[in-house]
Amino acid sequence: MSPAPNRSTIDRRTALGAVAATGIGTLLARPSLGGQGVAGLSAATLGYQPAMGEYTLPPLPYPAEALEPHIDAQTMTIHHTRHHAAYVRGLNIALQQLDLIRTGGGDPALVKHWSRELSFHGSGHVNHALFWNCMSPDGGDEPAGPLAEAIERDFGSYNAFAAQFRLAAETVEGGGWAWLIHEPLGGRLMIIQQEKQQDMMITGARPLLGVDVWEHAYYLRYQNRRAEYVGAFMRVINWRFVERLYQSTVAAHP
Ligand code: MN3
Repeated sequence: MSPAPNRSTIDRRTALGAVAATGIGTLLARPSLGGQGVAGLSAATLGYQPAMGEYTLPPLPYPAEALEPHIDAQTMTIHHTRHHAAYVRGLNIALQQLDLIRTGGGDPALVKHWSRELSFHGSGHVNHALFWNCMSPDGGDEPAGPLAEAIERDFGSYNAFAAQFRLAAETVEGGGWAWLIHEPLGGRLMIIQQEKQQDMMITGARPLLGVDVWEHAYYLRYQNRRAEYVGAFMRVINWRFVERLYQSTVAAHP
């Protein structure tokens, strides 16, 4: 087993000392790292490499220019290949460092630091993988089927949902996200704001539709006009994808 490409971030002597009996490659390739998928996304969609226990940046599900004119190609390219890629790198580093601490080769005093890194970068990776799939050049219509019925039940109408979702997105303070989530205890749909990429999500809730309102998601095309960007996002929502996520969620929480 060859070592992971960015292993250089680890103190090699410490790492090798901790896992001398098995070798770090073996450690990271243990069978429990099989990859079952996260948040309704498959391991492949998340770029998970089971053999290494690491993530790679998954490709966009469409060309970078496919969402023009609503979301411009330059923004998509920078957002995907720089911002999203950085979260994937940060996630892998946090996983490696926490693995070292768990196996006695890292500094236990840093577990809070690396846990925060894992939360920020891991959430950043999953959020963006969802986000790309929540958009499509064929999108922008309205939800159908059981999801449409649940939206009418919980918001009154699609238009009422859309107004609330847009307002949540427009009023996030600083960098963050707006999400349509399924709250499993009550079996209801809710709209929430997420601060940064990980704060204020509800444990156990399933995110279904999210819009990234960090400035890097829209500033090149829309500058400070976030509401205009959110309106553009509404015109590319891939409701077929969101419907499938919803149906797999309610199947798991009948
Ligand atoms: Mn982003």
